Amino acid sequence: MITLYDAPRCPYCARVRIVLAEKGVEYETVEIDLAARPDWIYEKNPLGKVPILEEGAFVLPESEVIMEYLEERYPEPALLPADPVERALVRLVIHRFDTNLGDSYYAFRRGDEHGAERLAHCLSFFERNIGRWPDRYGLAEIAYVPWLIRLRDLLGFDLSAYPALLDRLERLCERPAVAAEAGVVAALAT
Ligand SMILES: N[C@@H](CCC(=O)N[C@@H](CS)C(=O)NCC(=O)O)C(=O)O
Repeated sequence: MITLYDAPRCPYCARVRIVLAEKGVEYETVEIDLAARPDWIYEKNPLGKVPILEEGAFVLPESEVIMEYLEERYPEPALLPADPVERALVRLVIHRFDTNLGDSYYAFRRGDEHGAERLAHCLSFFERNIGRWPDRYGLAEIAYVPWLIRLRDLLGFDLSAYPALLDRLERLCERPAVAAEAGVVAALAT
């Protein structure tokens, strides 16, 4: 049985929850209070962060790595394209994500001086480019959709200035695995 050390608020954990749901993998959850993390979490991940996936003696942190592991361990349904070039491009999007939209989201949420500006800059870039990315669902979409859901439903951020992004988000939320994640966020917002 897989155990996921998890936090409902965490968008990185959301990535893993969505992949597990898409693959129909059963798992159990140990919820970690991020404000009072237990000391033992550092034995599983020296950085003390979630998500962490555990399967017997095998312990794996880092959402990017966990998603790839799950993709290889449970190949169906495939969430990476078959073509090596396309796979590499998906990995590039995921790899770059944290240093653009991810970071600016947190800067905005913390109320940093230029947080709103940085976020708007990233969302505009996203808006201009999203039409050029393949309209195929997979790990790239799963990697970024948790932040879009949280912007819209937790931080009350108005995405109407980014119609292509909003349209993509709404279409992604039609998938049961993503809709379930939107439900997790809705419960946090109440
Ligand atoms: N690079 C990590 C980031 C995970 C992460 O930052 N998780 C946050 C919760 S959203 C956390 O555990 N924060 C606790 C901390 O920073 O000490 C991943 O992709 O899994």
